[in-house]
Amino acid sequence: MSNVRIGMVGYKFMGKAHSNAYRALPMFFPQVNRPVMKAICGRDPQGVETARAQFGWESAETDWRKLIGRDDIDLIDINAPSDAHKEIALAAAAAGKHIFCEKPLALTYADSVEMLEAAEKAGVKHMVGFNYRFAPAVQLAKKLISEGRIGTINHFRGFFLQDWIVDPSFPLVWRLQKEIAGSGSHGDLGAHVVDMARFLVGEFDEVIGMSETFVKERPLPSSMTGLSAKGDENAPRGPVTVDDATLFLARFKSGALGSIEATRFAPGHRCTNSFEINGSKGSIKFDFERMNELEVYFADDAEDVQGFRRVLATDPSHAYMDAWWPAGHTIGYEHTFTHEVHELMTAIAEDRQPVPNFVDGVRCQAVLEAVELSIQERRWVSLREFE
Ligand code: SOE
Repeated sequence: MSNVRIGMVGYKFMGKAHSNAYRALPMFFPQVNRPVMKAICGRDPQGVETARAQFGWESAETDWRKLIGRDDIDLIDINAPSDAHKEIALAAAAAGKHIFCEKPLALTYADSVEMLEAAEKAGVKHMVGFNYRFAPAVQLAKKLISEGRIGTINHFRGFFLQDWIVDPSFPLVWRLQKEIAGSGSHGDLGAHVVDMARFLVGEFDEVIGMSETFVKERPLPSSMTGLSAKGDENAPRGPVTVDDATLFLARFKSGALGSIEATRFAPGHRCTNSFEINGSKGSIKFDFERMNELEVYFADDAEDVQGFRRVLATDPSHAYMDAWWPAGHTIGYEHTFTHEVHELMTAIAEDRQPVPNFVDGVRCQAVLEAVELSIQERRWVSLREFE
């Protein structure tokens, strides 16, 4: 076991989630490579110093290029907004640093391919932050599917619903600006659903989508962090240049059919990242807002007791759970990041690529972009156009 010295770019929402994971890992998974929190980086000197002290980093930087140049750092963790991912990742790869990058990997498919090629050429480990794979209930879904417990998959139905921008006076934060975010709900939320579908069902074959921007302009923000922001209703206004909602149909290479939806205009849904998978012998349902539970239906149950039943995925036999608490003592959102970092540290120790890595990031980007192309050209788009 050895230490892995981390330099992290970004100190707000994902910076806090990743910092928490680095701190929790050695406490709950002592047998794994230990992440050493060497430096946190952000443009605002006061903001990043406050985060350094609060999150427990050894030092703070205000220029990511300096962070990458340090010889006491082995891995660069990229939590900056999406438009910065490519430049930072290319520089980190050139410096021989391992890379952990938040989703979506890049603003475009072409950029994501360039990032993958640079990481592979540099021979570094590379991971992309699809944290929901690491919920124990999702790991259980993967196990049941792999064991054939629901048979041949015919349907994947996935939706990620939020409501934090339904109020038209909510300011124009960076997630609503195409040049920074790349897309709106599609790349921010839809990316998670695409990755989940790839993880549980397999590769996409063809897609066709539709999208809408319900609120066309918003007040410019005075301050923002994570999903909250302050703004004055009478402030100057700017155009929303991304989708508020994107829905698409898909056919998987396996022949299964998919329906996928991402929206930030579903009042009452704070973070409903949910899927249902129907197979020839059963079904599986997951809702992140009840993330410790998996609903399962097996057609071979005795007829008089057939029906969906709830499995509480918190026993020691469920993925990662033997490291936390006794059965029934549930875990939360932040634990998925600790499990993600567990995979990253383990992969480095075992000298293999973590999963999901930049290959998964590129395949996700291809699906996102194929959907956008299908919307522009109002046609089915094959993923073979992105190979
Ligand atoms: C905002 O939509 C957001 O924070 C996403 O950016 C995250 O990836 C998702 O996990 C929760 O919602």
